Amino acid sequence: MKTLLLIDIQHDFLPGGALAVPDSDAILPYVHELTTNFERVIATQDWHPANHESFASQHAGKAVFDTIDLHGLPQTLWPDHCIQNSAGAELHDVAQVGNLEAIFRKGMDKEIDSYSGFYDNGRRRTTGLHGFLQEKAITELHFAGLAADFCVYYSMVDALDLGYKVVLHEQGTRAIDEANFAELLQNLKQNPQFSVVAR
Ligand code: VGL
Ligand code: ZN
Repeated sequence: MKTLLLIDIQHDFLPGGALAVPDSDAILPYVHELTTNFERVIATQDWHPANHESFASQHAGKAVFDTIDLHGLPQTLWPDHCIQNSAGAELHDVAQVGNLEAIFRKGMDKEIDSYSGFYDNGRRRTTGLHGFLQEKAITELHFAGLAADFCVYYSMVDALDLGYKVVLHEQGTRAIDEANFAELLQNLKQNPQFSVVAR
């Protein structure tokens, strides 16, 4: 059984948003098409409290994209984004489809960031996504969403670790830093359980 997993397709990661990923609106027609080709769709949603400690605004003298130590983990500092119940945190219409079965939210604990849809960055807590997929006997995950080099990448790494077959739809994703993502992709391609539908 295969499933489409839409990662963080939220207004704040799209053009005009607080943490806009370059060229991210280019994914939308392709993602729309994908949602019509899968029986089941699951989404993740970045969902931060306003005082989340991944925000540069919470650290005097620090700037966006600086790296700090946050409670023992390296943390890139971001602009305020995906604040709970804000317009920027809403899923784009392309993800609000009738066959969207569940939304898994992440990043609610202000002390730790959560790039992966499965666990927070310290693997301290799960989101429940793995348990949900297991209960539904889902073994193959098709990925699209934002950003390729953060939440999509870490979600795919965890999915592979957990034993899923992973397919990345390249035309359905864009990176904050495409060069960085190209390198990450080379590493993933070593895994026989990973494949790419090229752009
Ligand atoms: C993301 C940075 C911070 C993402 C979320 O969805 O890739 N990136 N929060
Ligand atoms: Zn975030």
